[in-house]
Amino acid sequence: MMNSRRSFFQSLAGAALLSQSSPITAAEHVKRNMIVRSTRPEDFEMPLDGFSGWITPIERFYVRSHHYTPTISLEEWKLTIGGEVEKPLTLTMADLKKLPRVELVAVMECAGNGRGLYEPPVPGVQWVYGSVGNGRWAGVRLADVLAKAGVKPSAQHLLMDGADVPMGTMPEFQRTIPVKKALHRDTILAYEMNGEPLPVSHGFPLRMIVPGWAGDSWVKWLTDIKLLDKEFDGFWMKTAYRHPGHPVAPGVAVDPAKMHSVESINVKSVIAGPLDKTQVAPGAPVRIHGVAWSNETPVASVEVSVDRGRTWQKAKLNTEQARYGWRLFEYTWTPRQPGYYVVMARAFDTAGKTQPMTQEWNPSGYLFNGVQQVAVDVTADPIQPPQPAASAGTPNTAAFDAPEAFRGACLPCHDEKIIMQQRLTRVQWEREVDKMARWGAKVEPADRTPIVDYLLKLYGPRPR
Ligand code: HEC
Ligand SMILES: Nc1nc2c(c(=O)[nH]1)N[C@H]1C(S)=C(S)[C@@H](COP(=O)(O)O)O[C@H]1N2
Ligand SMILES: [Mo]
Repeated sequence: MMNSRRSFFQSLAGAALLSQSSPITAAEHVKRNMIVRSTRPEDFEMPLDGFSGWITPIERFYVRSHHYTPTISLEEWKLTIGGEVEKPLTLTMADLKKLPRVELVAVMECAGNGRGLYEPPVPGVQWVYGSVGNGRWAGVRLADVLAKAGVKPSAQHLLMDGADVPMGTMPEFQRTIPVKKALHRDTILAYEMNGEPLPVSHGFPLRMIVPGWAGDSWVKWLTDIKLLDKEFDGFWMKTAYRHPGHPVAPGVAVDPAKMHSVESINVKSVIAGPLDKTQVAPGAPVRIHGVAWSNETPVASVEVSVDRGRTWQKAKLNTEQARYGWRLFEYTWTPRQPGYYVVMARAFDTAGKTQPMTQEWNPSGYLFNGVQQVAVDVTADPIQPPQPAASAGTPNTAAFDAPEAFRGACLPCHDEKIIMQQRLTRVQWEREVDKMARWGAKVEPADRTPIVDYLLKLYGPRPR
């Protein structure tokens, strides 16, 4: 969102009704059976049972938003194209719809998918498997729009900005992609998802589709495009979404300048069933199934192992396919001998690349594609494992005597959900509190230590 409205919204930062007060301009989709990582901003994860169809229905499609969801009315919405172009443009949806319509199926995966599996833990939304989905996107080629504006030879990067408004002093979500990727024929500006107008949470009325690349480049609620003659130095390019590109010692901090921007996602598979720690009787067939996807290089095959990786068998793939879409796989295994088995799957792309058996660690927990392990207990007399004692439940701030300052400092922008999923050391909590203070949290110097002590007591490192 460009500057004019920002100061107005800033004064409202934290007002829960911000996005609900404007008229609804696109169908709201109710999400069904999702893991709620945060409601404000919206971070919803699809559980394993969602990995069962080829196209992910909108009600099961993950949502990842850094800021609150803006509500946009199509009458007022415009797309501007400026910077290193011959002819700056302002387009309405009607203008866009005059260009040829293109449709493609593509997987979108959040760079942080699998972050919750990293050891030691890293701060951020603790996605496990389901911040990924396979969508059918329709709209216009970005290259067709750019041709109308005339990209100057000096243009190197394409900056995208959406209508979402940051809270407090948080940096605006602005991302760039290199002009080469922007001009690729499969990079599109989508106004439809799965045959419907783009839903509000997914970027109504227009978003970027960058097939093969992680979700952070797929800017939602797109309003402004600007061609730049040099690299962009905004927070979301130069500090966030960076990966060392090689294994680093778990737990170390790496200078962002020594890392590179997250672009392509990794070849990966997810086992949707059987579920971990399933018990089955010997001789009963077990359907091992899930999905596999890759980046610009498609999936060629999926293999399954039931003996801790000693031998691998080819799984059957579904026949529906699209260059950037995912594949469904299945393999029927009939264990004859009782025992404690580990089921694994690994996808290969057409260049022979596959998934690592052990994941290399990186400081922000991006691009996880380590082989998943699912334990299956084959036993003639299943015993129900003891149920965990009626769980202590959701820690409740009031019951744990949070310091006086905690509520006022930490809960105006989001609720405690986003905090409860973290498992951080003292140093990591100090960094989080300081980051939030930079983003506008009102943390008095005297309150910093009591807040950190409290966070550490409730949400300290995972026991090993
Ligand atoms: C000015 C608004 C604001 C305040 C006040 C605030 N936060 Fe946040 N916080 C955010 C936003 C926005 C996000 C989500 C960022 C994202 O999705 O990228 C977030 C995310 C987080 C996360 C998830 C990890 C991460 O870094 O994304 C933690 C943990 C967290 N906040 C803790 C705190 C604590 C502790 C306090 C109090 C000291 C606090 N927040 C105060 C805006 C705020
Ligand atoms: N304007 C805007 N675009 C955005 C984001 C955002 O916070 N603001 N989140 C990005 C991230 S990190 C991801 S993974 C995808 C998620 O898209 P979805 O919510 O439609 O699944 O949108 C991207 N586009
Ligand atoms: Mo993401």
